[in-house]
Amino acid sequence: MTTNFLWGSATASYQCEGAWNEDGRVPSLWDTYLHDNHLENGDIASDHYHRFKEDIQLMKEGGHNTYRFSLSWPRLITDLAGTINPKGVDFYHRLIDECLANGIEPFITIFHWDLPDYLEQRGGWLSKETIEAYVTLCDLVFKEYGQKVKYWTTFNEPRYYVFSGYFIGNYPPGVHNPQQTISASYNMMLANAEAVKRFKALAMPGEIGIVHSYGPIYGVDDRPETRQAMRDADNYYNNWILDTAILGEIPQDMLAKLAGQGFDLSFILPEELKTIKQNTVDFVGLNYYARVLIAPYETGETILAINNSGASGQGSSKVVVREWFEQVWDHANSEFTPWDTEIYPQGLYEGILMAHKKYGVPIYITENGVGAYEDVSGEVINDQFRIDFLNDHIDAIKRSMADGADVRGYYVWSTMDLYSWKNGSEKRYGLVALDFDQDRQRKPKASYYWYKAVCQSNGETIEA
Ligand code: GCO
Repeated sequence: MTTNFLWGSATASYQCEGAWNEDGRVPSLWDTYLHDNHLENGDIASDHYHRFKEDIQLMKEGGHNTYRFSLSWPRLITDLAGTINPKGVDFYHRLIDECLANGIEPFITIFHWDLPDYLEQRGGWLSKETIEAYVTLCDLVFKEYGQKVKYWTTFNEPRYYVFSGYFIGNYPPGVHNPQQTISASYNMMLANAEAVKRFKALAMPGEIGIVHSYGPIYGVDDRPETRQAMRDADNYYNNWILDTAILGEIPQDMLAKLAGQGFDLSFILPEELKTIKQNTVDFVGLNYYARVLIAPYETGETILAINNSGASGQGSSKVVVREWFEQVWDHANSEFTPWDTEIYPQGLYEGILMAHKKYGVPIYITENGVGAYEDVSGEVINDQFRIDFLNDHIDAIKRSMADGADVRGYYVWSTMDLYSWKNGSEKRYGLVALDFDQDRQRKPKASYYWYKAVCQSNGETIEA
């Protein structure tokens, strides 16, 4: 590892802050969706809003030199007119200052899914009005925090956001509409370019990137139809974000395929394509949980199937995307987490090298971790499965770097147990445990101490 390698962990505002209606914060679409559907919500979450100093102390004592977190838009700008909430602005000054005072480099996500509900009511990411509002937000945060922050990312996992919200329908706004999936994702990518443009226009001192839910594509076999399905899946899952953000080009074969299937692409304007071309990111953040296994579309099924975890499914579960491909999980010899995510560190090694060869920009692994049901009541929390998981993935990163990849940082998801979208507090990812039923006391798990040694030795203590 290079000497200035970033070692840390990550969170997202809605998932950890709580204080959902305090100090002038207005509801996000997630607040409204979860309240209306009487689902477990992030009203209190990890109470990070009140306990961030304690959390930063734990990061420092845990050997971290960086913290990836997101800004809560509904805390910062509270209505359509663009009213700024001074208490929200102040909160992130205090959070950033606390990081810097403790030798922790802030790595900021501008949008991690908590869209203000006042924008969702007007169409959310289907509306170009949201792009304008987003640029206003960027302008505010660049000017407020830009002299203190070196690392910015425009969006967290735009592909996952639109796929879940507009295709699978398991996240708000909860619809299944392929046309809207394409429109919303295009608008987010245009907003990404507009944010980069503003960042450069303001001559900000740091660097700006985007964070993608990276699923390197694998095929179930080597047939030509499988290879075609893999290409389509790569476009659908990866390239429409990565090519667009890093190269400034939406994959042409994907657009042709969409047009051929009757999608309306008239909302894509030539001057917008120019903006996208001219305003590409400096680096990429890859969130890696598992590979994506693809089969050709042969069964004639048009309905997508998914299990309750909302992410993946073992056994017979699969997702059918149009008539392009099927994503499957029913392969033999695979190991899965208790939440049905395949454990496949080799996919991180190969995925990093693929991204490195294709794009050449610096790479940060902005999320990696394992969600599990855990009993956190005892004195000692022995999450050896997490240690094994993280060890094997960091080893994969080291191997990719030995083979030439330019990886500059690694973030465990997540810093502490937090609210997992739709799964609530049942699905725990943290290095530090929280007792959600009581007073949310912080209790480091075995993985926290293990990771501390990794950070302090700059990755030397990883076992191959
Ligand atoms: C969960 C998810 C998240 C994501 C993260 C994406 O279970 O809630 O896995 O924690 O990983 O928000 O950026």
